[in-house]
Order: sequence, then structure tokens, then C-alpha cells
Amino acid sequence: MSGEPQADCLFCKIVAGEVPATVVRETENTVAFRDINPQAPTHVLVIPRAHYPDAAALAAADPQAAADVLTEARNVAEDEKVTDSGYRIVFNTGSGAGQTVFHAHAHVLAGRGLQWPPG
Ligand code: IU
Repeated sequence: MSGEPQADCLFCKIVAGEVPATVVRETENTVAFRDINPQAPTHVLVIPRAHYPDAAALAAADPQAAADVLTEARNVAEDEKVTDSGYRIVFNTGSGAGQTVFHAHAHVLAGRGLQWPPG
């Protein structure tokens, strides 16, 4: 899998600046932006610039970019000042797990009590 942008991918369009998003961080390999339908006071998505359909495909094809997504998730938590209260990093992988956008992404969720096990 090449990681090339996909014409029908919303997150590729956000990376390209063709669809607006509230971007909070950017690196060479990643973009982080606020989720349009937040499920917690802090709900930021961290995506690789390269297109892979899910986190597993990203990790297999480009381990450095996968590591960068995780590092940026941690940096978002620092920026949002939620490291002391706790936060959750979620990679929904596959439609059965709730994935709806098939461009790899990490959810960073914080700012309210988070239940375990998740629904
Ligand atoms: P999921 O893990 O694939 O279900 O997460 C996709 C997320 O992308 C979901 O939380 C949506 O609210 C979010 N999102 C967005 O932030 N902007 C958009 O234009 C669309 C979805 I479509």
C-alpha cells in the first residue's frame, strides 16, 4: 500500500487543505484537528498525512508515521493540559469497532469521566 492521497477520502482533503478543519498541531507526518462531533470536552483526531485505511495498515506500511501519530496524541494531551486528569487514545479499526472514516486516525479524548469497558 502506497500511502498516496485518495480522491474520495475526507481526511486526505483535510490534509490537502481542501476541506476546513480546526487544526491544532501539524508535523511533517501528521495533522491534528478537533473532531467535528466531539464526544468529550477534548476530542482531537491525529491523522497521518499519508493515506492508509486504518491504524493497522499504517503500522504495517510505515511504522515511523504510526509512531509519530502516537507521539502527537501525547503532545495534544500536553497542549490540552489533560495529562494529570487522564485521557484516552482510541484507534477504531474496522466498521465492527465503530470506524466510519477509513483514513487512519487516533482519537484523543479527555475532560470528562471515561467509562471502562467502552461501549
Ligand atoms: P471513526 O473512529 O472512524 O468513527 O471516527 C471518525 C471521526 O471523524 C468521528 O468522530 C467524526 O465525528 C469525525 N469527523 C470529523 O471530525 N469531521 C468530518 O468531517 C467527519 C467526521 I465526515
